[in-house]
Amino acid sequence: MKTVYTDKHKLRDAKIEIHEGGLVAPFECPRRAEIILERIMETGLGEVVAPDDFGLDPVLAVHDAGFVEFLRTCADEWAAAGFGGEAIANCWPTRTMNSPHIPRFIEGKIGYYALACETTISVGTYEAAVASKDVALTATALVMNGERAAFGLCRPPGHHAASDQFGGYCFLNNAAIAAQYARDTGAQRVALIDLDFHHGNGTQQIFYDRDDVLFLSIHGDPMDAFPHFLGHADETGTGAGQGFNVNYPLPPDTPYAVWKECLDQALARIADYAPDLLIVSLGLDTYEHDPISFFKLQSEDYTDCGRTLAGLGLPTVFVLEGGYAVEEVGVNTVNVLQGFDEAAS
Ligand code: OKP
Ligand code: ZN
Repeated sequence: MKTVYTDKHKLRDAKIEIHEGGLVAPFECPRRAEIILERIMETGLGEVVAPDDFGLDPVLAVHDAGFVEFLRTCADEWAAAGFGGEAIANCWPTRTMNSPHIPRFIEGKIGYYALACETTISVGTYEAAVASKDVALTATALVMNGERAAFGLCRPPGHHAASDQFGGYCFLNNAAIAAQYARDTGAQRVALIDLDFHHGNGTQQIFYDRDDVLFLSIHGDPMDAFPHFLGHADETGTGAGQGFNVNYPLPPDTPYAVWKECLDQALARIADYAPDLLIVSLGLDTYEHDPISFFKLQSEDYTDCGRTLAGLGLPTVFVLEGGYAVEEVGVNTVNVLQGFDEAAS
């Protein structure tokens, strides 16, 4: 299959992340995308194409305009306030002080729009996030125009980004933007399955009251894992969306055999829904050696996963999310895509 890629991901190159009581170099780093691209070249997976510019309309179809403007101006406002380093939140409208007023001062404004504080906004972050959504949209357009499948090598990732919140290494929700774009260009129903280790809280929130986008996620139980406050099995959708949100929270040390049972159940639900398009939020942090996760998938399991996904017989867009075992993330990613291609041909 074709891969959509641009070097612009390198503009997201933060120097710090808050982790386990200290500052560390971010897990979500440019090398991740480079190593995946190298593996794609090495294996001859398929052509690598540059993204088209889709502008901001598809972004504003799922994200709040004030939020997008905040992302655009945040790093500059931070510097203009005389602050050094990278923009980082330290105060939030939490449960006991949740008024609708959006602070004008950047220190308050970043807290308003943040859902976590491990993730800074560095110079270039917005430009990289915009390029990343163009990668997802270009891959989606390829599939809407007849390709069996395409891979959007997105960086930064997107699935934690909600309609008006960033965090968990995510700024714009690439998969959600792609799903909405597919709806707006002819797909009646879209299924979005999130295979990243972490629950796709942003994607869930964006489509929670809708039945035209079915969202399913297999992830570390939020009782034990980030994003900690969403991703429980009792979150099934609301209003018209009731029954169109499906979560599979799993415990520490879950092996592929157990994970695969959930995948099979999820795919049966998708087949029943009969969507026009499948979008896969593809995270590789389910890997046994991932430094921030607790599932036990092995490299060969990713090939089986790809084959299984192809068995649905649906036009499929893969959008990269997480995966932080950097040396192995190329092999694991391409194993999914090769497994899919083998079974689809
Ligand atoms: C992004 B994606 C580690 C805590 C993790 C953020 C995780 C973001 C994961 N100290 N906090 O879903 O791969
Ligand atoms: Zn993740």
